[in-house]
Amino acid sequence: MIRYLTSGESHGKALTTIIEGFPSNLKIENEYINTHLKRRQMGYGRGARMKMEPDTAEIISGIRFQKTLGSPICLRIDNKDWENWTDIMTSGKPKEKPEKITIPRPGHADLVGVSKYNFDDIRNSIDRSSARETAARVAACTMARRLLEEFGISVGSFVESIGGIYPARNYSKKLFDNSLDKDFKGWDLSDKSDKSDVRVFEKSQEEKIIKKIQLAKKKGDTLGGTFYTVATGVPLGLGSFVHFDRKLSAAIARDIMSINAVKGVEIGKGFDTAEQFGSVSHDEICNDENGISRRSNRAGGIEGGISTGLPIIVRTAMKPIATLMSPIGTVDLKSMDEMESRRERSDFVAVPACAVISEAVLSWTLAEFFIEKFGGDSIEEMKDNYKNYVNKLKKRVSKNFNVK
Ligand code: EPS
Repeated sequence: MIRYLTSGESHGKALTTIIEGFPSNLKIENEYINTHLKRRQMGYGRGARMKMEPDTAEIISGIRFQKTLGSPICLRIDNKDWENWTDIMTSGKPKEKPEKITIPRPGHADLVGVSKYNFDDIRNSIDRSSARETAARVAACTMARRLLEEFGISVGSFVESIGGIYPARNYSKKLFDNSLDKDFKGWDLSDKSDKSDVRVFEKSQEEKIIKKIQLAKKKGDTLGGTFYTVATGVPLGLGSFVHFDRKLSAAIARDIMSINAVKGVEIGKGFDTAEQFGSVSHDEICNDENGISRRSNRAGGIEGGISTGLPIIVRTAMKPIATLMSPIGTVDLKSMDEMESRRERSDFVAVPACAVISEAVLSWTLAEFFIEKFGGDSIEEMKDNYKNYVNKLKKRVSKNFNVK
């Protein structure tokens, strides 16, 4: 089994992550991790902080000559803004105690954080609850993405909507119809969406979204949105129906929901099927020249908690950022007076970044189940295990299910 921890405060010295359980001999270049860290920082509507933090991960341990050793891997991302925060966030005795923050922002972890951890300064909880932590998570989970690539699994994403502005065309239709080109890869979605400042496919939608973000900025407001994350090449058989905590769908929902500001996760046609007859909600099984196949992929690649071999399709809803420049009502915890919430430097929109984070997080979840099924001490051993399984699967069921 693989696991990882992250540590670090948003305005602290650095973020770190330790990853444990990876097989040896997986090729990984530092630049590969940094490319994905950079992608997380793209997108129109982010605040000033992103310009100060050109995130790069330093490999501290666990990798030698660009290959994993099988030992714990430690990555570190320095916070470039640390020099401006040393007095505020020092682990030692501050020269001068900074003023305490006592006005919680609704929608952030401020009020619940200070209440639960018995703090009288909101700074103690906001720095860890900040979405800055996702930089460490993307670094860790990019290791999982690299592992999956060895087995032909490819993950990508695109933004469906921001502030309620949807595209003219329905880009998810082909995914659900199971009518994608034979060589379509999840990454193809990102290859295209990365070229847009808001990670959408249509120029006219992009223009409308940018205008709406500009309006939000002018009003001191923020926006949320929805996005799709898709993984192709996932073989039939990850996850299980035998126990609730072994279901792939449940793990994906939990992990995606753990990303800051995510409020909803849908697998396949999810909420849509709740309004439909069963006859148009499921995926008919057919038999073509390669064996068993499906006429559609409304299930989003998972049935009974097990991957079906079709693309995994996850749709996510992100709420608007909680820090508002035109704040809403709150209570000062010191005076107990009702007042307007605090203004603070923040992003106006982070939906494009969230979509990139979801790619990393989905990669980790899939790698966890993949290693559970095909695990070995080295990548070579894993490949043997994988080949043995898919060859039998091809003979028994079908050559169709994305098996390499
Ligand atoms: C965040 C507030 C902003 C964001 C930050 C998340 O930071 P600051 O308060 O320093 O301006 O930029 O996101 C990141 C730093 C990042 O790397 O994603 C928050 O309060 O959640």
